[in-house]
Amino acid sequence: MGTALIYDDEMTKYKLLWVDPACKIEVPERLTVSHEALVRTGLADRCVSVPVREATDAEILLAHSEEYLEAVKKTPYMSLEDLMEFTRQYGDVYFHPNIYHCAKLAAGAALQLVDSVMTGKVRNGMTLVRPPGHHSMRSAANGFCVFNNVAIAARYAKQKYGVQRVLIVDWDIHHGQGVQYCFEDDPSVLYFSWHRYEHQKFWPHLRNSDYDIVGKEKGAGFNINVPWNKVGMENGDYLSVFCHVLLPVAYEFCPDLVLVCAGFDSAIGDPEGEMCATPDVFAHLTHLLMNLAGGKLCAVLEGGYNLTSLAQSVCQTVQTLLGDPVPRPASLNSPCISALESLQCVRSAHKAYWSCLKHAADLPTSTISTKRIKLREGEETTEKGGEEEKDAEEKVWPEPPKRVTPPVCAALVLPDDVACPEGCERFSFSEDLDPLLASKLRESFLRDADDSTALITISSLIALTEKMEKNEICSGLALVRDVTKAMTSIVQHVTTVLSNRVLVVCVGDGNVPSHITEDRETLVVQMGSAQTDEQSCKYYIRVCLKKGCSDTSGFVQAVFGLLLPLGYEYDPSLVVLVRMPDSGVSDSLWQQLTGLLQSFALGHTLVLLQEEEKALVGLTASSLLGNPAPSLKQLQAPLTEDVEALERLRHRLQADWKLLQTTAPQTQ
Ligand code: X5A
Ligand code: ZN
Repeated sequence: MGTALIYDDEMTKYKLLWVDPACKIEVPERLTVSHEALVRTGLADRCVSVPVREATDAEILLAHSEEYLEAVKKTPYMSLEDLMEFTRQYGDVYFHPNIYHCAKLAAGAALQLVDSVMTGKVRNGMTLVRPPGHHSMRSAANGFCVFNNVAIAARYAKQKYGVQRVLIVDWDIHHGQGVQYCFEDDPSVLYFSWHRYEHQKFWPHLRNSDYDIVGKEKGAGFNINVPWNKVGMENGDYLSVFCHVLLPVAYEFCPDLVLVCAGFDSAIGDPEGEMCATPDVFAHLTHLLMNLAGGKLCAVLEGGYNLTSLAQSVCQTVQTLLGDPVPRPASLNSPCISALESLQCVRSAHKAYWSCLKHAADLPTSTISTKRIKLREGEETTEKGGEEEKDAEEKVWPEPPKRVTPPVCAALVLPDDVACPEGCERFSFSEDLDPLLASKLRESFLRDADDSTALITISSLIALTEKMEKNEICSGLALVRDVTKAMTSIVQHVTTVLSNRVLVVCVGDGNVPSHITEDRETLVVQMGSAQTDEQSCKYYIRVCLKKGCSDTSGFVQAVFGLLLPLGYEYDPSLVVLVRMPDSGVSDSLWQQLTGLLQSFALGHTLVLLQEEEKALVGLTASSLLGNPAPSLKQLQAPLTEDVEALERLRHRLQADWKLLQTTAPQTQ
């Protein structure tokens, strides 16, 4: 199951023929540099190359009026003056004798991508197109866009493949108002867009782009706008919105297909966006979407005008679609106040529509979105702006580091009678164990079970983590006699000998020894049902669900609201995922969790399973190999008391963990 790449240099063959400052950034080189970067890095070669085709009239009419199509059809025959005249009726767009041809190819490329994914020819894919699409409306070109490639693709997928729910994620820095208008009363298409807004001061200056525009009639709740009211948003701001808005809602929606309006003007250096998110953030955005819809994801290029950051961002996206481990996101700051305001507004605007947001904070009675936030005197500010203003294009940032895939993707420590699934490697520690280490291990952990099998297992696990540290192995899985003991020895070894930070995720009840929970080199998050007096502290966080881990909605709520933001902020170098006996977690939820945790630590995850759970080896290994998890089906509302407890927990931890915030600090 591969990744499709769809590109044709015919789409570089139109350009602006007159002077128009608003349009001069939309150049053919946008496609050539992106494609050349994919070729140069060897990524293009690893993709399945699929040819473009022209969209038919009938297909274009899925999102446009006949009058408009007929008008555009005439443009190839127009003189320069006629083209300029024709262009004038629309906003921030230009026509060229060849643009109609390219626009048909751009829409057709999106349809080819949908076909490739829906027929199972590939798992996912990306298409590099010009002109972009998300601004064009039923009867109007707009913002460099002629036909709405993604809107057409969504309707086509519904019509041709009977797809019931489509999620459109628009991470371009402009509001795709054309997509919004197309689906605003349609509950089968969930449209999410974040965009530079600055309280309507930024193009296209629409009141309709604000957070309170949620969709109409049956489609109410299925349009999500996240306005950015300041420039300079960073990785932390983007990831926070994913964790606290998009992902919980997307999982509740449960799409059959994910389409991405993949614009990269939201990356650093872009003259339009003026944001500060680095190209590697797109690896994370992509990865976080790859377990929805059984992995069916189609990314269609929209904007992106800094050729350097565009090419880097495209590569990050495609490399992630191919399944390579995602980088550790450089410099994750806490979300800024303006981002928190937007987050709070969006969550509040949607609380009536999504059960995952039902308990989101209300907005203060005076609408905060227009009010300037005044900080208390002397307070550390996380507000953007204020520093020397640099031209966006002069910004410099380090090139994202090369992403190297370890030679072994998943190494398994298994008893001899358990078969090793395909694509994985059986791992056993053959060399003689360092006697010093052996005695230390025996002494500290195996005192009461002086058992040579256990000792061999533990030494194998230690050797395995050392190979992960050297990036010779990506992830590991072990069936062990006692998960708690194994976890204890491993964590102790990794934090003391390798002095690395470990994120331990315990699924299910069971005692976690205090020398792990009291160590700040370790962050433990435990999900279970146990109601004990023991309170969570900064490095030992316990999520209690009334019905335990069998409550999928409550669990998912905790994963996005708590676990993922904590993981991003903590930035571990190893994740240890421990499945306690009788956790009650469903297979698909377990696989989702395993997949999502690979956002951290370059995908270095060690999974510990109890010996009896042989049956889980295959599906766990499959998730470690990067196969998409089965979808969770549409989620029910989590239990009110669980959600309330979770919110209280999140509140309490916000002082220590800034990515858990979902509201702006109280103003005076
Ligand atoms: C696709 C896209 C931007 C138009 C900006 C016009 N369009 N000022 O990024
Ligand atoms: Zn854009």
